[in-house]
Order: sequence, then C-alpha cells, then structure tokens
Amino acid sequence: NKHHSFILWFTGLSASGKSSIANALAQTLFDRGKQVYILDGDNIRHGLNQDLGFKEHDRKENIRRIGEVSKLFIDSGQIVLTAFISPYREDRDSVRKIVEKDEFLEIYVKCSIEECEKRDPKGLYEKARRREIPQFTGISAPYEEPLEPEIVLDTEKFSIEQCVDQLIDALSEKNHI
Ligand code: GGZ
Repeated sequence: NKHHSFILWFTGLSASGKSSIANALAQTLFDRGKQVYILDGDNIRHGLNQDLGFKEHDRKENIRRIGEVSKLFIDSGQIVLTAFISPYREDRDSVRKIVEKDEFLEIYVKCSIEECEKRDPKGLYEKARRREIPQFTGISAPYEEPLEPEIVLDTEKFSIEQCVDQLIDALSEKNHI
C-alpha cells in the first residue's frame, strides 16, 4: 500500500493493556515490513521527561512533549505507537490538532478500574489504596474516557492477540496499512 505515517495513540488506565497491545502490534507491523516506533514510559519518562511527575501539570506537559516527539517521528516516516495513560481529553485533543487529520488514531484500551485493580501487575493499585502513591489514576486522580476514539479495544472481553487482530482489521479498513 501507499507510504503512510501516523500515530496510534493508546490511552487507558494503568494495567489496561496499552503497552502489551502496542508491543504485540509493533511486532506484527514489523513483520509486514512497516517502520514502527513505540514511545512509552521506558524510553520517555526515564529520559526526555525525567523531570516530570504525576501532578496534573506534569502529566499535561508529559503528553504535550510526547505529542511533539510523535510529530517528529511522523515526519521521519515512521508509524508511531504511544502507550501513556494520557488521562485528560483536552491533552489528547491537542495532540490530535498538531498533526494532519488522518494521522492521529485514538485507541481507547478499555478496562474497568475493578479489573485493572485485580490485575495489579506491579502492586501499584494496592499502594495507591494505602495512599502510598498520591494522585493515582482511577483511584485518586481522574481518567477522562475518550468520547469519539477511532478504535475501542475491550481487554476484559478480548485477549491481546484478538485486540491486535481488531487493530489490523481497523487499520486495513481505514486504508492506513
Ligand atoms: C498513574 C502512575 C503513577 C500515578 C506511577 N498515576 O502501570 P504502569 O505504572 O507501568 O503505568 C503507569 C505509568 C503512567 O505513566 P504515564 O506517562 O503513562 O502517565 S500520564 O499519561 O498520566 O502522564 C504506572 C506509573 O507510571 N505510575 N505513578 N500517580 N500511574
């Protein structure tokens, strides 16, 4: 298909499955010869954004910078996958506005707070309940669900593999791949 760069912006609660799905999708796209790059906590919050924490202002600045970096990756011809909670609708919409109309796909990784808390792979929810982590998304800080995401993935109903299949189908349908 034609050469096309775009951002797949994954948003959702901690432990909803954003990173797992982004990583699995990246592998699938790579196998199809696509140039893909993932931005996540590992390469952004530990580097460029190590000066930022989790207060509202810091999260907003986190997302703003990630948006700008994503735009650069688009310019360089990559498919960019971002995996951040990005809890504020306004911040996600701001990123949407700095790229071309068809270059931003918001993917809501949907999973209830109850299920995320049950999964708790890093024990963060437990700490948040004990007030050891302040302003934890879903417990003591807000998460604003997307109102019109391009794609919704329900990780309570579907496996990572099924979600990747749904993404590939959606991307083909939209002529993005
Ligand atoms: C939410 C937090 C917090 C607080 C640390 N609230 O499951 P994780 O560990 O790996 O993913 C979470 C990650 C969230 O960073 P983001 O850059 O995605 O957040 S945002 O978009 O809101 O800026 C969690 C960990 O960092 N973490 N403290 N208070 N998640």
